[in-house]
Amino acid sequence: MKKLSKPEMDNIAKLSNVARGEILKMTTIAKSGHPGGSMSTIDLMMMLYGMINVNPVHPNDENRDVVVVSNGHISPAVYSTLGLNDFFDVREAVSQFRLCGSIYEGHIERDVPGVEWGTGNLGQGVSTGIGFALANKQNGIDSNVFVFMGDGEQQKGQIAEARKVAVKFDLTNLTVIIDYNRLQISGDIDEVMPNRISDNFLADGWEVIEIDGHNLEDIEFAYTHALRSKLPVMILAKTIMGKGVSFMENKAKYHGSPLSDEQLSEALKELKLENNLDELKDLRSQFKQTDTHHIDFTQEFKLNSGTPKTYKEKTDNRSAWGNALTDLAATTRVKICHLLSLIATLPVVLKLRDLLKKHLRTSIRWELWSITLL
Ligand SMILES: Cc1ncc(C[n+]2csc(CCOP(=O)(O)OP(=O)(O)O)c2C)c(N)n1
Ligand SMILES: [Mg+2]
Repeated sequence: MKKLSKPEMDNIAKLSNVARGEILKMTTIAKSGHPGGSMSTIDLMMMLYGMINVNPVHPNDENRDVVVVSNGHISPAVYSTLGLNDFFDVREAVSQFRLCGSIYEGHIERDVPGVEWGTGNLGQGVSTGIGFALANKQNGIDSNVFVFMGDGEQQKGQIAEARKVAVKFDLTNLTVIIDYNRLQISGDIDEVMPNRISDNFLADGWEVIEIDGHNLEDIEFAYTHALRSKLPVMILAKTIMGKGVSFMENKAKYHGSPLSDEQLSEALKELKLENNLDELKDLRSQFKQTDTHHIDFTQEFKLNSGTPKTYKEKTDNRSAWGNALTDLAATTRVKICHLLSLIATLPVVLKLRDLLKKHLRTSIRWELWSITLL
């Protein structure tokens, strides 16, 4: 992770301010979107991209650090950060935001260069981060995985399971960054659902660092420390929804409300930024659906279902089912991303354990099977 010089930090502060303007412009131009959480996260996100190992020219480089944005509704922050870091022209994202046919959707998708995972359905980011972190460990890639999440999002149950898995597999290459703005779509997080966020992570064996999410020195310290830690780390970043524009700050309304053209002018004045809305509207009107580049992510997967077996001797259903699954694993080349997601009970897993072990390349792969089966 890169150590930043004073001029580099100053430049990141400047970029974050510009990004705040882009967040506001794109949500105003689309008349929809989520400016509040985008503005509370932007200092954390811009700092991260200033410090990690990513290359806008080769966004899929195998050795890159990986950023998962679990709260995919903060797409305006993601597009501003990636655009201002040269992954694409930020004006393209601002003018095409939420436009039918454009890749710059309201919730992030992998069509956008630099976006690692399509999200919007809250609560899944730690699980996804675990997948990247495990795969990198298994493949001997020395890289780090960062997961952005919201604080209201912490109410989702899947996160509780994922926290334990990260510790079990010793994923010291995993860092979760929580935008602790204390607000969610319907108001105060504690009124919606009281939740001891830090205590939960600590209880499951994570290290927790609490910082001011708008103080760049604090953020730099937290990121650097997270990579040295011998535990998975959660950074609880205290932030302000709508940070940077006084009439937006700490208002849950701005979770998902854009500014009007007039309010945007006022906000841009406060941020000391140029108002080029008319030019952007013009660009938006020129967009043709045929200009867009959606990526086809489908992968060929040939399933060899093996040889049907008729049992002459009496056996139980679970053993027969286990044998069939084992046959499947033996006759089909199993890749991690192709693992079957099956709902089963523990005894089924126990019956499969010895058989599956034979056909899976590494112990980690076996464990992944057991996670999906459990
Ligand atoms: C599984 C799921 N449930 C509900 C929603 C609807 N939703 C979108 S954002 C949001 C609030 C999230 O709050 P927080 O994480 O604090 O984000 P912030 O408002 O601070 O941006 C909700 C409930 C969703 N996207 N996914
Ligand atoms: Mg929040």
